[in-house]
Amino acid sequence: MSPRKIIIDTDPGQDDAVAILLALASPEDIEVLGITAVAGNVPLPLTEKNARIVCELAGKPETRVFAGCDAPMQRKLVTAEHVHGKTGLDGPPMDDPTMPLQDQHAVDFIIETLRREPAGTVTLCPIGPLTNIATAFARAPDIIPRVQEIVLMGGAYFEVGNITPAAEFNIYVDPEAAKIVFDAGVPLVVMPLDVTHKALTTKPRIDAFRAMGTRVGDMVAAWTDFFERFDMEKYGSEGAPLHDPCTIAYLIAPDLFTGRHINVEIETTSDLTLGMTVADWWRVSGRAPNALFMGDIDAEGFFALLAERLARL
Ligand SMILES: [Ca+2]
Repeated sequence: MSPRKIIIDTDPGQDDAVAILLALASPEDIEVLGITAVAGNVPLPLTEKNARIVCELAGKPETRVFAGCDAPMQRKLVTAEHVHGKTGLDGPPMDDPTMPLQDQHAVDFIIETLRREPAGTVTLCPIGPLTNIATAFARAPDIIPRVQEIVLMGGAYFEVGNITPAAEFNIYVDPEAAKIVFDAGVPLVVMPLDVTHKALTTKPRIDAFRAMGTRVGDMVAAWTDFFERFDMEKYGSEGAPLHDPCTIAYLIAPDLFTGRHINVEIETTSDLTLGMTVADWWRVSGRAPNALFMGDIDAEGFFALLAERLARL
């Protein structure tokens, strides 16, 4: 089988960085057509820069990185420096990237790519707020039926929320965009907090990255050390959740995950529960399924895959 063509839509973020590294380390499975940056964890000038830093770290400066939307569709940007540090990629200091940012706007790149490639051959992997994807869908509805699949990190059901008591960060930042994406009718795979909170960076798993003895291994270990400090305090868990790489891991090894085809709706009006993913896990609503909503992960297998692939870089 030829590698799956994907666009990674991202707001790096240390866990985004690991997702990008995993994709770039897996050319037999994944062809990264481009990386589109969006405002999220930190503002857009930092997320597009961080995306280029990560491509250079991977030794893939030829990867095309595009800057997209700098604010949600209808709301003011909410960021997460309290998790990721002021650069979004806090940890050991890193040089500014020398590889160029593409001139084209990320939304135009998404539209043009989906129109150019054969229908049903391009997968979108959003691992930040859904602003770029929803803007592309709103501007060019003809591309919607051409998308092979969307595999995104966002939302929660049993784990409820991480930025508010009811909402996960990516969905909360741009709920109107999320609603457009969840209502689009595209085959949708969702990696919610219910999954990612089981993908914990325990000490032996971080040590395995460090034991690679490579710059990538050292950086990934240092990044996970960095946000682990925050997360362990918050959740009282044995490590920090490595959210975003779950999407890329699913494309490489879908059997690591289990979930249910269910209906998922996005709350866009309530002040109290804004951005909540109302997931009909028990199938009580009678509403038609629109997503494969994941519930569990083989965490050992996931970290083994990460260690095997990242060691190549
Ligand atoms: Ca992210």
